[in-house]
Formats: sequence, structure tokens, C-alpha cells
Amino acid sequence: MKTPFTLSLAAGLVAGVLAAPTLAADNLAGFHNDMGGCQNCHSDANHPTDDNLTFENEQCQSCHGDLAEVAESEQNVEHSPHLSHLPGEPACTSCHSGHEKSVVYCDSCHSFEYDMPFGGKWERQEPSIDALVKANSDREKALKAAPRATTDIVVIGSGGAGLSAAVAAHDKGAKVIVLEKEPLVGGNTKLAAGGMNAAMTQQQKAKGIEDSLALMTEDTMKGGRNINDPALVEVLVGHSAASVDWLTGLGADLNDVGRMGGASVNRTHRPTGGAGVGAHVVQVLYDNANQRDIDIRFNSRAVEIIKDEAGQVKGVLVNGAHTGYYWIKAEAVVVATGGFGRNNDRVSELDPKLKGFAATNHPGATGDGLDVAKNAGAAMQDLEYIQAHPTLSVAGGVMVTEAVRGNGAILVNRDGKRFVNEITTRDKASAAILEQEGKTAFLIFDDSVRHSLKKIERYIELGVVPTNASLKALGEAQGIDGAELEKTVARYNEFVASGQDADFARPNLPRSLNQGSFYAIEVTPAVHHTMGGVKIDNQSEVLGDDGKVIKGMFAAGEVSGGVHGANRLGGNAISDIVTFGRLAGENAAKFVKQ
Ligand code: FAD
Ligand code: MEZ
Repeated sequence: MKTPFTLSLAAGLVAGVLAAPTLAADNLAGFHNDMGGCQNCHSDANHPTDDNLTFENEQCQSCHGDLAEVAESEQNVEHSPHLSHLPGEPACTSCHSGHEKSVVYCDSCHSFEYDMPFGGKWERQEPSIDALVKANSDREKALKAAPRATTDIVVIGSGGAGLSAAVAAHDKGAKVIVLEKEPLVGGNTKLAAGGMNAAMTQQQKAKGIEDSLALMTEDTMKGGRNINDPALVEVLVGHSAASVDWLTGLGADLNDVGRMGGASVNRTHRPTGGAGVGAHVVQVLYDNANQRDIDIRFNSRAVEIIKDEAGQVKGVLVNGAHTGYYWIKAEAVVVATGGFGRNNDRVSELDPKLKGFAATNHPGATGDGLDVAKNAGAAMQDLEYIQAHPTLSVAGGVMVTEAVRGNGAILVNRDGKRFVNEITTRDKASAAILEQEGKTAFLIFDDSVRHSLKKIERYIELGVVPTNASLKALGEAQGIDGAELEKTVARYNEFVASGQDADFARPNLPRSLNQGSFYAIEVTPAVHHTMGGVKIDNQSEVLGDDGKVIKGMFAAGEVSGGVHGANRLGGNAISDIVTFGRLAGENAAKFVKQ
């Protein structure tokens, strides 16, 4: 039967608009078409004019209001999807698709049961980079055509590394275009929780924390099993305080300083009160990029770095989700595409024991940058080193930050017993959890830990943190031996009082667990960080298989290898991406000026 929202093929053709099958009753385009034709959403009857869908989103907002206004009308809804914790300005079309089923972007990490208009189930089917660069007529046509844009530098990826590079390059006088394949800014960076490591900062000094470059270097090398590239570690550590200053100069708050696994002192910087670091840093960088009028293109996948006959970078081939293939002319490119933790095929090929593991990562962490860079001649290193984060919430599918342990939580098994130094490096903590019954464990803490870290409120809001005033009752409700749990916590509190953990030699014992209510989160390890990647030198220049610099090609952040060796320390990635992102941006700008 023909519904009011279904157009016939003939009617579609007569109107000179999109073909009928994409305007069915079960998608938004069909619905809106019935209210006034394609022009209801598009300025051009046939195509969106840009991949950000700028015009289309303005149309949504002109009728429905912006994100904040829609959220305002949903105050009684539990977890309003429009009260997003995501940074930037998530566009309506990030979730509401016109010609396909709409999917809630949040469900790429969570699983909410929203009643979404014309909604479908979250799934991601993305052609591989290799499939996209295989000879095909659209690609050939785009490469033969004039470039659609010309700039000095193309930055691929809008995570922390990409945005740092873009802002730094702009401030050195270069014109920059940022390409982002997702509809949203921020990559994995926007999810970062625990903080950013840096040594010898003003924030540490204000809190009387004694640290040194040598100590941060030693911790980083030890955590990385001493296979890190020492020249890259020197840059990471040596620039860490300057990177904190750079971010605070741009408007960031990094005044809270805590401890992460494998660190000898408190050096993990995050916003006051212990809010998540990543969304804040991305918002600051994104605002700064916008203030500088940097052109950020969403839904824009970089598929190929184009080089001239002399092997020098000439531009980037893009596959726009709505505008198809085109190329941008540029003299330099910064690859800042992040890691591949969300691509379990790639992960398990490199480390078979991680097959089928869940991941903490955002959906775009598939490893495109490795293929793009490799096809352009880049060498790779340490790809086989892939890290699991010990504490993914079993109920919520969200990573529970290491800062919860750093601020005092303990880990127990179903027998109610501790089994590991909770703030050891995460490879050791993950291995220890996988040895427990059910391959899960429980984070146990009290109100004093809760109130020390704002981030915990987020997990409570998500409903993944069972609580009880009685430790015994809490344990029993979770299938933990409650009587034993009480004994374990009492013994742990004695260690806090004496300053010595006689069982597992935990080096920081910040507080006793004896205030207010108790909390338990069931956790299990999940793929988290990919240590290996594109080979770079200490100027963020990409090296080829012959060890020589590829002219005009820079890389920064999780796409690169060598900084973290075999195992990254918690808090060192944000430091890495900001420092190497800035370096890549500044050096790319210098390169194009030469
Ligand atoms: P990303 O932030 O992932 O950005 C890369 C961007 O490139 C993405 O937006 C991606 O979509 C885009 N992209 C990929 N391919 C293409 C393409 N072909 N074309 C265009 N765009 C493309 N580290 C810490 O130090 N401290 C923490 O507290 C911390 N917490 C974390 C919590 C979670 C849940 C996760 C997942 C990671 C955490 N990390 C933390 C690690 C850290 O967040 C990441 O390693 C880091 O943010 C990576 O930054 P990046 O800029 O290199 O990549
Ligand atoms: O560096 C990280 O990945 C990190 C600190 C994560 C976290 O537990 O917050």
C-alpha cells in the first residue's frame, strides 16, 4: 500500500529529484519530502553541497531548534540523547540520516533503547582503504579533475593530535584543512578520562609534588618494556610541561593532579575536581580552531596521499560521504588518524589472543591511517603491541578510568579478595583480571573516592554502579563473598593507616575505604591502545622503509609507533598527541614556507 510518505519512482523523476527508493516511508527523507520536496532539506535538489551538511543541519534547526533547545524539552527523559557529553557541536545529521535508517551515535559505545524516529541498529560497514584506492572510474575522474580546494597543509584526523597540529600550523602562518571521517570531532581523544602526564609542571609545583624528567623517562621506558624509541621519549618527556602550558594558554584547566599505573609520583593532569580530560581538551582545541577559521570537514575520509614524480607530497584524495571523491592540493600532510583498537580483525591478526575482545575505542579507530601512510611509502613499527585496558564496565560497555583506582579503589575477585597491586601497569592488571573466575573483577570504593573524582558521577548516571551502605550486602548482591569482602577492606584500611601494602606492595594508598556508601563496578579488560604505527623521527617527520624522511609527510599521535614501546602508561597518550601534534604542525608549516 502507498503510504503518505512514499513517492513513486515516476513522481520522483518528474520532479527531477532523488530516485524513489531512497525516499521511502521508513526514512526521514521520505517523511520530509512529503512536506515540501527535496528543497525542504537541500539547497540543491540533487546533492548536499558539502560533507558537513551545513545547509541541511541549518534546516533541521530552523524547525526543531538546536541541540540545547531540544535537550531543554527533554528534561524528564532519562539520558536525553540530546544532552550529549560529546564535545564540539554534534550535527543533527550525526544521528538522523536522511536516506538511510537513523542510528544513535552514542550507541557506538553505549546501548540505549531510544525510540528513534526511523531508527535502525548501530552497525558500521566501511569499505577498506585498499578497496577505495583500487582503480575505479570515480577515483580516476577525481584525480584528473582540478583540485576542489588548495591549502598549505592537510591534517587527517580531528582528534587531539590533529587539532593540535592544525592550531600550531595555523599559528606559524600556514593555511590548514582538517579532514575527519566521522560526523563528530575528537576521535578517541574525546573519550580520554584519567588525564595527561607531564613532569615538572607549575601545577605539580603548586601541590608540592617533586618530579623530574629523569623519573618520567624511567617510568615510561619501564612501562614500555624498554623498547620505546629513546629519542621520541626524550621529546615526550622534555616537552610535557610546555604542552600543559600550551593547552592552558589556549584556555584548558589542568589543575587537578593524580596518579596513574606505573607512575612513581602524581603527574596526571586533568580538570579541577577530576572531570574527564579528553572532552575538555577537544573542546578547547576545537574552539581555538574555529576562532582561527580553520576549515574542518566532517564525513570526509582521506583515502590517499598523492605525490608528484619526485616523491613529494602534492595533495590528498578524499572520499566525502555525501560529495564523493575529490582531491585537495597541499604541500604537506599530517597523518593524525589515531589507532586501530576498534578494528578487531586487524587487532586479532596481530595479536590472536585478543580475538573477539570488546574495545574501549570510538568507531573510527580502524587504522585507516596505517594503510594511507603505508601506500605512500611509510615504514611501520611495533604493530604487534596492543594494549588491553583492565577496567571496561561489563554492564555499561564504558571504560572506567584508571583514576578510580589511582584515587583509592581496590580490585577484588568473587572470593572478595584482592589479587593485584591495583595501580600496576595495565598489561599486568589486565592479565591478573583474566586469571580470575569469569575473567572479570570488581572495583570497590566508597563515598570519599566518589567525591574525589567528578568522572565517577558519569558512571553513576549511566546506572552501572551498584551501591549499598553495607559492604557485605553490596558484595552478596554482586555474587561476591560479602564476609570476605569486609575482611579484605578492613585489612586494606590497615595498610592505608600504616602506609604499607603488605600484600601487593601498592605504592599509593591515598585513602581508607570507610566513608558513606560503598560501590562496586564489575569490570573486564578490553582492547584500548595500539602502541605501534607509522615510523617517525623526533621532528614528527614520517620515515620510509629506507629510513629516509618522506618529504612533506608528518605523523602524530596514536597512528605513530615508537613512543610507548610495548605498553603505554596511563596518561602518556594525551601528552604524546599534544606534543607530537604541535611539533608536526609547526614543522609542516616550516616545511611549506621553505
Ligand atoms: P584520535 O583522537 O583517535 O583521532 C583520530 C581521528 O582521525 C579520529 O577522529 C578518526 O575518526 C579520524 N580518522 C581516522 N581515519 C581517518 C581518515 N581516513 N580520514 C579522516 N579522518 C580519519 N590517554 C591518556 O593519556 N589519558 C587518558 O585519560 C586516556 N583515556 C582514554 C579513554 C578511552 C576510552 C580511550 C579509548 C582512550 C584513552 N586514552 C587516554 C588514549 C588516548 O585518548 C588516545 O590514544 C589519543 O586520544 C589518540 O589521539 P589521536 O589524536 O592520535 O587520535
Ligand atoms: O591513558 C589512558 O588510557 C587512561 C589514563 C585511561 C584511563 O583509565 O583513564
